[in-house]
Amino acid sequence: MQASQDPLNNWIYENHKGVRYGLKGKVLVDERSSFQQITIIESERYGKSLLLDGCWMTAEHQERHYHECLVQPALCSSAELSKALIIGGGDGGTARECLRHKELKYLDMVEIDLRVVELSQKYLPTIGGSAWIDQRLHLNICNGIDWVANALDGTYDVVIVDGSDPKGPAEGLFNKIFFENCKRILKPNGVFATQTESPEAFQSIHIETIKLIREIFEFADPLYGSVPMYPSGWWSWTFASINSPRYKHPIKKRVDEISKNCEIWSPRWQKGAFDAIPAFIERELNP
Ligand code: SPD
Repeated sequence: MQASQDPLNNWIYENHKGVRYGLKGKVLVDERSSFQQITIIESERYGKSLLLDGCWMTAEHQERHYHECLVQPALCSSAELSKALIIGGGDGGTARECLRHKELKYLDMVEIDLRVVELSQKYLPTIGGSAWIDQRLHLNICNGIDWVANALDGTYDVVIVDGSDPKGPAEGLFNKIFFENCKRILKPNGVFATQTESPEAFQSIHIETIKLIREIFEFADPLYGSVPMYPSGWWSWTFASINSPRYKHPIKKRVDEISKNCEIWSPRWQKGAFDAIPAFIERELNP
């Protein structure tokens, strides 16, 4: 699906359930890859911005609202931090946030669509930043579902899923077998993280995905924040672990290293964001 455009007034929109989420700007790239429609615009408010199949993914001046919140609760709390995996994340923002941790020695990133990586490197270079030339980054252009199915048990300290909405190439990143494999390839004291959509704009997917993750992992909790360009602006990420809810307890040494350069994430923000579970979601999850 293509982004909706209003060329007369230079507005580009994501349409979702009868609501338009738009930025004013001009289209720089609009092409079909083997997997999806990739659109990059120069927006007035948030700088260069990426849409996949007509849905907002990221923007130069807003990406930290999303990437810090997906990455830092997991990276700051896994017992060890030697090897991590990102499924998706082709714009490079999640990799950049992970690689801020010097303790991390090896980062596998598995992105299905090489064109997303190539176009992000060309038009959105600040989002990946130095991650693209970091020797610890191992970029694999292949299917993330197959990758988690084939990886050995207990390979990773952290597994992060940075996909788009559950349709098109990202559909298989929201199902039971996929989450079971994510758990299997995680070390027992590791942390799993995934974006779980909006509690307002994607309410049923949001609730069903958290329920599913809770069936598989011993501990799992959603965290709530805002990504203003996404439908409703209200977003969530869910963290899961095996031996204890360690994702709620960031390790001080890592916090000290990371937090001074964060725009949104801090241990205080994180505590409030876990507590900010809306009442209707809490009732659905704990009937
Ligand atoms: N509806 C938007 C969901 C996008 C989640 N992934 C964004 C990719 C940023 N690295």
